Amino acid sequence: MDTDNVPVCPIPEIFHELSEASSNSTYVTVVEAYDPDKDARPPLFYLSGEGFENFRVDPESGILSVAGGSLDREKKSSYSLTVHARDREEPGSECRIHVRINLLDENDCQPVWRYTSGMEDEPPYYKFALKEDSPIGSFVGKVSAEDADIGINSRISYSLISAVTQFGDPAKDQFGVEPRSGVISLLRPLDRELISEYNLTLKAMDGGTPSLSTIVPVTVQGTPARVHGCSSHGQ
Ligand SMILES: [Ca+2]
Ligand SMILES: [Ca+2]
Ligand SMILES: [Ca+2]
Ligand SMILES: [Ca+2]
Repeated sequence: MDTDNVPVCPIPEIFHELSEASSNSTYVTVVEAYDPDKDARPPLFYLSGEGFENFRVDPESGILSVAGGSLDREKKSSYSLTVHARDREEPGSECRIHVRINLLDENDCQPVWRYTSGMEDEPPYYKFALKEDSPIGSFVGKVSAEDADIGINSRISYSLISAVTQFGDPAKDQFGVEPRSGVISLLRPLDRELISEYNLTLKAMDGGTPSLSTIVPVTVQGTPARVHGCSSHGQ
């Protein structure tokens, strides 16, 4: 039998996009190769390339599918695989198909608070102080969250869920949060006589469908105003 021809891969480059949520056995694509030798059996396929264990190519049919069950765009967003089509009569004689796979983002990450007031291993919280005589519109503090997804799935908007005084009285109209920046500002003057602490709960929500969100406690402490008449001396 004539066995001197190497297998032929008619389509040597394939590009494919795939959801990062694709489960095992999800069909990706099919590769083709043939052996031009007379009466030769078709080549056998096998895979290589970084992360190839997340995929499987059927040796006979060339069907490429998801395997391993650990696709995660946040860990690895693309794969550059090589499908080898090996000559059955002459091992070592092969053609190759380059398969590039881009993973499409799913909204599988929730916003995570950062720059919080506590230690890294504590549940996140923010603590801000504000002079009791601060005027309406004063900057109280800024919260910030990040989201490991991309695009709309990582676009965060902030909102105020609740606010109560240290006595448990509602105080939600006292504070406002800017949805994009996370800046908290004062909407009504603080009660200088009775209340020195406010407990707020803020929410960070991403733009995915469905959206994911996370909340955080925020404490705002009113600090005594400077004694009237002394402010021009203070630094
Ligand atoms: Ca051959
Ligand atoms: Ca993921
Ligand atoms: Ca994602
Ligand atoms: Ca997200």
